[in-house]
Amino acid sequence: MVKFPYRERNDMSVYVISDLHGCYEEFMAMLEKISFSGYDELYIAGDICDRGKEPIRLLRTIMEMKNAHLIFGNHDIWLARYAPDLITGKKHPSHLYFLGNDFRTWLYLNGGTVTMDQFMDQSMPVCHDMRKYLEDNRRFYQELTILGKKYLIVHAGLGSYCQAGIHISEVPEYELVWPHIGLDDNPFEDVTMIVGHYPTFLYGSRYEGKIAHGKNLIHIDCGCVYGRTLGCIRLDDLKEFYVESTYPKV
Ligand SMILES: [Mn+2]
Repeated sequence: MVKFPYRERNDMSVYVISDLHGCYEEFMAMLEKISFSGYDELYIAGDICDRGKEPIRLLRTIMEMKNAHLIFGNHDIWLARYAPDLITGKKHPSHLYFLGNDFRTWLYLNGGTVTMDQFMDQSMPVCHDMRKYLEDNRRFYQELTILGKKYLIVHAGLGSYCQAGIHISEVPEYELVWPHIGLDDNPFEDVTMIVGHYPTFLYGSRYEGKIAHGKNLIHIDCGCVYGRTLGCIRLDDLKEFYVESTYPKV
């Protein structure tokens, strides 16, 4: 009979991070900082790729982590949408010229070029693995109960569907990943929402590089790719962890 393996630690923890945007170095430093182990769980509240230096190295690392769970952000939607075209483009480069305005918006206005270039540099099997990972992991929210407390993790919030009585399953994908919400925009009395997408320094200088707490609402995008910090929160005790960004402040 197989014995249950010894545990490295006698507890497991749940962490949430978001808006990694290709910040591979900071992500690895964070895993080190929180002593992330095979017994912990990590939820990534969207936006692995674009803007930063190493989006594809970061994506491939996350794909290898069985206890890391992606919740889609707007940038993950873009890569998932265009991965099949990029694969076609590896064989037939002219294919990419016929893609429309949304493709160009991703590349030139939202930092997608670095992602596209690094994606195209991977071998064909790796490209297919990435495409499949994004297909298989396409989801937009996660509900969790930790020590009796309810949490809802979603990239941007509920957008214009932020109203009493709503259930997250009724909210269209677009509203979950795009809107910039207010500090307190959570309609739920008994659920703490955890969101990224809108860097906290934009809520005011007192949130510079810090996780921002609204009413039952925790904003964890600390603007790493904009030269602030990478933030991470542990849901068991709401302890916050920070890694300094290596990017210039913009
Ligand atoms: Mn976003």
